[in-house]
Order: sequence, then structure tokens, then C-alpha cells
Amino acid sequence: MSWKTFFSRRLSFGLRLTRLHHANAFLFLLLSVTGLLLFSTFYRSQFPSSRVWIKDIHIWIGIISILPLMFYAPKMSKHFLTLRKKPNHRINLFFIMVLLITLILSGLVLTFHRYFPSFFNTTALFIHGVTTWIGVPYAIYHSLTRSQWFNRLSKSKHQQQDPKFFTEDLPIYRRRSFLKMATGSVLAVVFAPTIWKWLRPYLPESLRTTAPEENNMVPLPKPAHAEPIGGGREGEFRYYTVTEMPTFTNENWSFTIDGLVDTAKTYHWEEFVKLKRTVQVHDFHCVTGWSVYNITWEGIPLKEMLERAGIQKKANYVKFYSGDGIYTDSLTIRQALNYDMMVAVLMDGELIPQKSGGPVRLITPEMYAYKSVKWLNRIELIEEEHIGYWEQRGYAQDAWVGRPMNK
Ligand SMILES: Nc1nc2c(c(=O)[nH]1)N[C@H]1C(S)=C(S)[C@@H](COP(=O)(O)O)O[C@H]1N2
Ligand SMILES: [Mo]
Repeated sequence: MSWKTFFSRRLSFGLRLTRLHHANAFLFLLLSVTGLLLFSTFYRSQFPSSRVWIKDIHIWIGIISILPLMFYAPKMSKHFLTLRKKPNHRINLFFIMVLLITLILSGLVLTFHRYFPSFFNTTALFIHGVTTWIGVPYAIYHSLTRSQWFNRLSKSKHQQQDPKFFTEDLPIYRRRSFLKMATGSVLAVVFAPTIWKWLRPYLPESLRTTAPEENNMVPLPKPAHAEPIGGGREGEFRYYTVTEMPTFTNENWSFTIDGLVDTAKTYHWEEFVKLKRTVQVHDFHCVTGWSVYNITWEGIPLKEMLERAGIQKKANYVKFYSGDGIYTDSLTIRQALNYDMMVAVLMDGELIPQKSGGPVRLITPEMYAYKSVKWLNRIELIEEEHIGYWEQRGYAQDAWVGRPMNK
């Protein structure tokens, strides 16, 4: 295959197919690389800012990858006929087509997630995941076992005779299928840990290992109800952090409200757990397409916290700091006074676990969860607008879920 083929007009049917095949393979490679970068936690923590444009590139290549399929569609039946005698190739072809179409459709749902109900997005994200973890190893296997290098490897020297005399029992076939199996096994071993990492959040709690280090806060807050009034959450979180997860104890934890307030105050845990709390049930939406439903949150309404501190006239924004030392976000005063903004302490009747941003986390039920600052330990009232961690990296300042701008 040479680059010239991509620009010539008079090509045989076979060469046209090869050209499409190569275009498709190239796009698939780019999509795999950008997709895996987006999935990688290491990458996310090392180069958080590039995620936004890598995601854009991934989406654009995804849309471009519809083109080879469109060019291929009218040729498909003829191609299928030429494969009469090669049932394996037919199966391969069918399989690849189903994979690509599923990837593209689920990718489109994820791209336009703002227009779909969140159940749709969660399902699309799962399907996009399944097809990726089948498709990527399969594509690698396919390109390896069809390569010339593999062909040379699978023929031993004294077998360069006319292939029509070979049957399944002959050594060349045994050698070939052995090599294919070996390639498959190596790929399975290489991909197993990553696939496990992807699959784990979907498994029931009992099959998962728990984090080694937890926060240790004393005393534990007592929930208002014996059972969570929402009946227990449905769906799984993907635990995000842009740093190592911070760990808290009574000694290193405090909570401050300051800035343009009448009385700035720093709470210690014993004081903080005595503050009056309320309970509310809400869904939780990440802007990347996953959701958790019916979470029962118990905590101090943000409005009460702010009003207790006394909002000064000059204050226009509320800035939230994470105890990780890096993550911040902000709301306008008007947004912050919305009745369901909460400084949450309990989730489904238990102290919010460390990996979920506990002991204290901001909850912004009607906004995308990037506003929901984990390990919240400081609220500052300010005059000028503050651009939060993800907003500096391209997320919209306006985070209302499924609602017109500028509410
Ligand atoms: N401190 C901190 N808060 C954070 C984040 C983070 O990386 N660090 N990620 C945000 C994003 S984008 C989402 S979707 C949610 C994820 O919450 P979870 O980790 O409990 O699933 O937390 C938000 N708050
Ligand atoms: Mo998110």
C-alpha cells in the first residue's frame, strides 16, 4: 500500500477496498490512542489540561471515521460475495462492522449527552467501554496475525511449496495456529489489568477491594434516619482526583468560612458535626456521561452556612477549596443560595468515604458534578469571579444540567 493509492482515481475493486481498509485502520488507531489517553488515570493526573482538547480530537476523528464506512456501504454486498469461500473472513467482517457501528453510535450519544436523558448516557458509556475493550485487542490481534512478518514467522523454511497441498494436519497450520494462540494469550495478559480497572466499578461491592487508607474522624456523625430515605443509591461513581487522595483525621482537618463575611470562622471536627443538618435525595451527573441516582445526602445547607457567616454587600462569588490543595470551583452568590446546594457530610447514612471526597463535600445537585468539590475545607466569599479547576481547562462556567444558559 503506498500513499499514491489514496489519490488515484482509477483503481480496481480490490485496491479500493484496501484503501478503505487502511483509512479505517489508521482512524481506528488514532481513536484507540486518544481514547486510551482519556481513560488513563495516570495521564489524567499528569496532564489534566490536555484532556479537554484530546477529547475534542477524539470526537472529531470519530466523526471522520464514519466516512470510510459510508464509502464502503455500497460495496459491501459485492465484497461479501467475493468472500464466498472464506467464511472466517466473512465472520471477521461482520464482527468488525458491528463493533464500529456500535462504537460510533454510542460515541455520538456521548458527544451530544446534554440532549439525552442520563440513563441513555450511562448505557452508552458502558457500551462504548465494552466495544472498546473487545475492539482494541481484537484490532491488534487482527493486524498482527495478518501481517507479513507473522506470515514469514509461521512458515518454516522447507515449507515454501504450493499451498494447495496443505491440509489442517500439516505442520505449517499447526505452527500457524500455535502462533495465533500465543499472540492472543499475550494480548489477553497485556490487556487484562486495564480491562479489570474499567470493569471494576460495574461489579457489586463484594467483588471489589477497598482502599487501604481511610479517613479517621471521631465522633462519627449520626444519620437522621436509620435507613437512607432515598432507598439507597443506584449506579456507580468513578472516583476522580487530580492529586493523591488526601487523608484526614481530627488533627489535620478543619473547615473555614472567610473572605467577605461579617464573621469568619474555622471549625474543628467536634464542632462541625454538631451543626444542624438536613437530608435531601438527588441524582449526581458527571459531564462525561455517567450518573449515580437517588443518593441520600445529609449536611448543612450552603445557604444557612453563608447566612450564618453574614454575606457582605461586596461579595459576588463564593469560592470553594478542596483539602487536596489544588482543586477549586466557584458559584455566584445567587447560585450558592439555591435551596439544594449543600455542604454534605453523610451519603446514604454514612460519613462520606475518603474516595468520595469525605469527610465533607460540596453538593450541587442541579449542576454537573465538577462543581461538587471533594474534600471541601474552605469557603471564601469574593468580589471578582474565580475560574475553577476544570473551567480553566475548558469546561463551561455554566454547569446547570440540561437547562438553558445563565440561570
Ligand atoms: N477535589 C476534587 N473534587 C472533584 C474532582 C476532583 O478531581 N478533585 N472531580 C470532579 C468531577 S469532574 C466529578 S464528575 C466528581 C466525581 O466525583 P466522584 O469522584 O465521587 O465520583 O467530583 C468532582 N469534584
Ligand atoms: Mo466530572
